[in-house]
Amino acid sequence: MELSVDKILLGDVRTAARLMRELDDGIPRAIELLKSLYAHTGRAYVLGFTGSPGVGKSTLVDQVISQLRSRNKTVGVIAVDPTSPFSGGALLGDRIRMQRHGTDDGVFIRSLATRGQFGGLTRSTAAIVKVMDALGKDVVILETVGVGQDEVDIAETAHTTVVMVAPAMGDDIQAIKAGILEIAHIFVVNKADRDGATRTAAELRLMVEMGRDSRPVGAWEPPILLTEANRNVGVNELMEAIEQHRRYLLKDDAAAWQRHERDRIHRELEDILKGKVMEKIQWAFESDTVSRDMVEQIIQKKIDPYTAAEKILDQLG
Ligand SMILES: Nc1nc2c(ncn2[C@@H]2O[C@H](COP(=O)(O)OP(=O)(O)OP(=O)(O)O)[C@@H](O)[C@H]2O)c(=O)[nH]1
Ligand SMILES: [Mg+2]
Repeated sequence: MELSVDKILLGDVRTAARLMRELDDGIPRAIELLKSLYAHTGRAYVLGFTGSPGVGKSTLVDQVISQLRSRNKTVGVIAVDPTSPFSGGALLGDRIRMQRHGTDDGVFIRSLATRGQFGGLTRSTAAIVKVMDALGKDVVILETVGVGQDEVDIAETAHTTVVMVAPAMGDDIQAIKAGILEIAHIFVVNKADRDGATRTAAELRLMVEMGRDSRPVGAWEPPILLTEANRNVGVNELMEAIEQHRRYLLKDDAAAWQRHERDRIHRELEDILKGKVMEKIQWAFESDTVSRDMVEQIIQKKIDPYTAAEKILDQLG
């Protein structure tokens, strides 16, 4: 099957799906195509949803998709779940929860469960965002489980990041403090039907207020919203908050937007570079560069592992 830039730009979903698979497999022609697509990217608005397992991310994303579709926006969804035992894609739960959009041409859902060959979860996600962007999706939604640094990195690539918590899930403020707190543009306390929701919201509010002094005047202050995703409660307010943040980025704080883009591209470049170096190291271990002979020499103390590593690095070029 031919993979062409034109087909993607015309919105051909089958070509896009094929390209994504080939990117997963690290097939060179897919990377080549991505290079040509790059100039056509940058249109899509990227929304991140992050939070603990089971907090209701997919359920809320499903409602957000409906809202976007009713406004005639096309949507791409990438559900990243590095903890999933499934590889290569179909996260059953996500597919089921977003099933009603499965037959809608305006919605493209893709699950990403593999870490890829060289640990490049951020890299593969960024690549897929680009494909969806070039495909013409107006909004790309990233669903990530907020656990590791990788997931925080992914969330940070979004223009607007929604951090979700739920009451009585061990999701007390202490637990979410580490890492994902700073990345939130909007806080959502989902499962507001459960006990403790208002207390959780109040704790979050207190925390946001405490951070006020360290924020520049006029800086964005994350709102705290209550939702019941499975009953579509609070979703309108969420859409409004997302829109407000988008307007803030585009109009009120253009410098913040540029900073965000620079940081994002900086991270992406670093990530791509790391991937390339890792490939070379892998190659060195699989080829003769790191020979059994070298290991033998280390055992015999003819060479130390530090010097050996330097030698190998030199040879990698
Ligand atoms: N009571 C209640 N249950 C909800 C609410 N929102 C979602 N759920 C339920 O919570 C469960 C988990 O929802 P998901 O949307 O799959 O959560 P998730 O965060 O995507 O989960 P992972 O992708 O596995 O991390 C499902 O059974 C939902 O029906 C809510 O507002 N109230
Ligand atoms: Mg989910």
